[in-house]
Amino acid sequence: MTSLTGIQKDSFIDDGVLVLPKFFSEGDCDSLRKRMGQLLDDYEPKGNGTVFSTTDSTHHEDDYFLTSGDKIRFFFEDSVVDSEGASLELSLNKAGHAMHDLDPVFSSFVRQPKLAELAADIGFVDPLLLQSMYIFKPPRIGGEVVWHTDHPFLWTDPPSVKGFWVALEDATIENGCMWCLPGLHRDRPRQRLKRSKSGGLEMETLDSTPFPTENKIPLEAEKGTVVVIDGLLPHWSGPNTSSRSRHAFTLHLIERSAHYSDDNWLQRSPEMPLRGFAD
Ligand SMILES: O=C(O)CCC(=O)C(=O)O
Repeated sequence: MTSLTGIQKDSFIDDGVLVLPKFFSEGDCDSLRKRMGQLLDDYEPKGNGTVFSTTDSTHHEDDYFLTSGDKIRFFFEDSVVDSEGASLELSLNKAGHAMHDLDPVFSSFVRQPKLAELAADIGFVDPLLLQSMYIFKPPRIGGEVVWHTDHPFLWTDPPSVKGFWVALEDATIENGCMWCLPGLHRDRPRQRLKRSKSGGLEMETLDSTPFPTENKIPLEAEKGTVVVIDGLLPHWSGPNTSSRSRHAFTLHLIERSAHYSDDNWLQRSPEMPLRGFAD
């Protein structure tokens, strides 16, 4: 069992971010990568597939994306013009968003007691496992993830989302590790993404002050590291211009007692309600 020290808990409260090296074993990381490889073997993209990009939001109108909250779906990098022929691992941006409930290997990975304990240590009373993503960040084409916080995308009242980001490979500045602005989680949210009446999505601006990105610090992370990110902490990752991939897995949690907005982009069908660690 892993439990946080008082210093680690205080540092998460102060900074909104906590880096936990060697949280998972190399074997744990490899088993998740292997399972993703098997899921890719069974995946046959239709046409050129759907792109996921944080610099171009046209995918927000795409039904494949909008209905992926309770499915396992695959999204391409926007620089991939033709998905046929290229290896999927080298063309995909991410898979999401319910591997943790739909796939037994992913479900066992996230339901290890030490993750539930970590959630309790950072203040969750009764967490729900809202969203999982497998991020490929492929060599040379892995795209930038623009500065953002997670709460505007997974809005609860009161704000409760927190992310566990797991390095499945070493993440360095060269292959596009995350960066963040420690302490800025105390700011109020600057945006809110909502489902619009037309059925697509719209981003509402609540505060147009730009993030002071000159104060950014890199979150380099060895394979097996967990980075815990507060839902209001600004973070970013640059493009992967290196020859090495940067696979990562993220799990976003919310508090069961917090109100989850029904105009959030990510919705589940009534047949597949959100579950906690033990449900
Ligand atoms: O892995 C990345 O580059 C970004 C991930 C991210 O923004 C998130 O998990 O909220």
